[in-house]
Amino acid sequence: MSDTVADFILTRLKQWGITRIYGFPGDGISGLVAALGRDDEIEFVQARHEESAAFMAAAHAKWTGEVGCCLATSGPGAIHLLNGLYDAKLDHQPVLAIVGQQGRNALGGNYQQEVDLQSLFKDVASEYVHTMMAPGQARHLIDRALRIAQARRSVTCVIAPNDVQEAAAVEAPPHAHGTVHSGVGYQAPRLLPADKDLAAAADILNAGEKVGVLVGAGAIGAETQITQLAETLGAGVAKALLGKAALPDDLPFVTGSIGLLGTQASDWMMRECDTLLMIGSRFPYSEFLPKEGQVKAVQIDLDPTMVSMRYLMDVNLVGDAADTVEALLPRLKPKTDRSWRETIEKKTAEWWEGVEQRAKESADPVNPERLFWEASSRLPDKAILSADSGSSANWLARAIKIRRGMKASLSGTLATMCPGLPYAVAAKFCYPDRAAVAFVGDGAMQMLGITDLITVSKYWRNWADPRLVICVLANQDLNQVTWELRAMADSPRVDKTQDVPDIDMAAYAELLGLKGLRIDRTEEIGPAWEVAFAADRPTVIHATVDPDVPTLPPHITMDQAKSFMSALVHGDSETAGIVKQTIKRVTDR
Ligand SMILES: Cc1ncc(C[n+]2csc(CCOP(=O)(O)OP(=O)(O)O)c2C)c(N)n1
Repeated sequence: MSDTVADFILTRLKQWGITRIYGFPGDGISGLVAALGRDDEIEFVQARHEESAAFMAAAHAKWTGEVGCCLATSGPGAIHLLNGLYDAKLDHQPVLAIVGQQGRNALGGNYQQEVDLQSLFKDVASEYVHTMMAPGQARHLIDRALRIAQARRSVTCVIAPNDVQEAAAVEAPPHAHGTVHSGVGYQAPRLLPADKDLAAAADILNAGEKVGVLVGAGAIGAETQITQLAETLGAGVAKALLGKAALPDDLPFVTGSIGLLGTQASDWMMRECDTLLMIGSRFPYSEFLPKEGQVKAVQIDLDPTMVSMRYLMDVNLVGDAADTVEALLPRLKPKTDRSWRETIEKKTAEWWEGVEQRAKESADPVNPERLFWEASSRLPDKAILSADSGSSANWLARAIKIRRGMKASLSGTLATMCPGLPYAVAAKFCYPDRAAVAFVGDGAMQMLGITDLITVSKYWRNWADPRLVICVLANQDLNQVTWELRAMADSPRVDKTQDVPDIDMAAYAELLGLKGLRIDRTEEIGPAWEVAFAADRPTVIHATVDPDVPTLPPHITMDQAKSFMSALVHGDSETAGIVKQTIKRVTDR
């Protein structure tokens, strides 16, 4: 028997398989906090900021496929959750937020910390947000919020007034009119397209001579089937950023990332293919896909509302990626002419040679591409990688060769700053025996990362493998945006908005009892990675990287080039360094 509604909520969460909650307390959620104190099964991860707790819940869902659960108090705590919850929403991750609220008697009284949470969460939790106005609602609100989060791959929210949390539990409502009787459990359906649609898709793929495949997060778990499909069709496979770990980069036909952060091999493939197959991706930038009408196209996606949205598809297959590709395979005819495939492999090999060459170019003082390139070959097996939104996302996308068994993610759609470190912390809680690496800019580090490092210092001793490496790209610049200003806004660097203070993150790490390393010279890169991956505790690497190394898109449009040149003409404080670095990189294109 549960004593209070809060005790009952925890019991119900456990019945649903929730074993960990990321959050931060406050008196609006005290009933649940007290219940957590009486419970010794649910792990509570105290993030230093509710935004980080929500990022952790989003990452929990991304890394494990389970529902991520976060908790915050009424008013300010609930408000702090929002950015992390939007990250989950936009990347379609199942996350449940449980937030406190003032007591029922106070609501509507302009009471302290009274915020209209129902309205506040209406958008982020658009699939399901409800306020628990009576103890008898607890069961079905939790059941429905967890079921809908999974079925709709969405954020859901339960708002619990603090007096309801502390009221006596009602485990089963009376058998009477006006009551709701819900149950536990969600079984994902097996989603397969109709035979006629599979046949139509196979016809297109068989007729194509130059098939290009694009995979995204929805293709994770379908590696075997997609590899077989690519072999049969002699196709190349490009990866959207969230699908970075869907296929390993050592497969010779995997052309790597696509888009602004993409590779030339992927870019070339999309411009030259005559048939496109998109699997589990909602990659937004259509300018990196074939031109309208250039190709015949097939899309596979779980969600029927999300197909034919980025390219006008000839056939839409609504289904799970692995099962749908499996169903397609017997209908596909092996392509005997392998010339397309050979060219793709050649372009891909050239790309990786180019990465090595560019990584080895000198910079002032350290070339960021080198930092990632040196990390790549040293990454422990099954490492879990995250990057922040900033230049680190570019280098992760381009210079890291993902191996089989690794995981990698970031804030794909919201592209918010600050998830890099919380994602890695969540990885350590979900897989304490695997190494995790977070690549984070100094701007993001100073925005929220410094508080997340305190969370690391609080918990790392609980992890079986204590290796968590936080690599800070210390360029003293909000670098990604600086490059966007130059390339797209026709503006030189604006020093007063872009400067980031020089704070020694290695020294800060040491202050927290973590390992701190600095990379100020190229020769220090390799040894620093070796030390970090052999360390007996989490390590912060403060890498002084050159902000003038351009993260140029795979093909530069005339507009971008004009904008870029005009930015330099208008007096960019970094002109000399940029010209030097850009020439080095553009000449090899
Ligand atoms: C919360 C938030 N604020 C602002 C931005 C816009 N933005 C995107 S990348 C970036 C620069 C990040 O700088 P830093 O963390 O130092 O990384 P760098 O690009 O320098 O490697 C900014 C300001 C954003 N995406 N999210």
